[in-house]
Amino acid sequence: MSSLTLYGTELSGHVHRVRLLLSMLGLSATWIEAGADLRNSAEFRALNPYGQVPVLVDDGTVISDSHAILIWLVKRYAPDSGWLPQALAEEVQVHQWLAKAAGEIRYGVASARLIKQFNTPENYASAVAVAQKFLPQLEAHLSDRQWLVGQRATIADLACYAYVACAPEGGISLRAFPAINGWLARVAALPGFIALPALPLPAEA
Ligand SMILES: N[C@@H](CCC(=O)N[C@@H](CS)C(=O)NCC(=O)O)C(=O)O
Repeated sequence: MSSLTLYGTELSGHVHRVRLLLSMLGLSATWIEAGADLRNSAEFRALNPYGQVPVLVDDGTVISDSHAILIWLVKRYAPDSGWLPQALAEEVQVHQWLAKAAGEIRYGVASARLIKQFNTPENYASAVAVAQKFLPQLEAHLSDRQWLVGQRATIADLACYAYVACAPEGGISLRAFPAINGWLARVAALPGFIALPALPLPAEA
């Protein structure tokens, strides 16, 4: 049996997507809360020179970056599960959504939440502009389908979920997006779902 250790922080959406997949695959990992002191330590920088969470250690193999970890977990523990489709045409669509999670979602809704909740020095107007362009595109995509790719939940849904769900915590309302809200509810109803702790809403949400 493998020994898994996950370094993370409770409020991180990047970490949340890994916790979701671990839970949905029925895998347990030793949790190490990686606050700023640990992330800045030489011990942690040896695992991830960027000082970021999540980091997974699997029997001595160190994997950083949430999407790399999702792919590692599926390919190592559940290659036939459908969390990463094996048909190439569908697999590349998953990668397109992972890119959205690292791009438009990170620099839109996630950035707005970082600024409003943690005073992170990023540009709020830019975050809102990115979100206002992206959310209608996501709404249109989900208007005639249940999941981001194919006929079942994949790691694309897990990767995109948290920061979209938390958009109101960054002052960005989701009220105008019924298809997005339906999709968020479907992800939250998946067996093994774990919620992110809720943060207070700023006035604009
Ligand atoms: N591309 C990375 C981004 C991870 C990331 O931004 N992690 C944040 C927490 S949500 C972090 O560790 N921030 C601390 C820092 O950048 O110093 C991933 O997907 O894992």
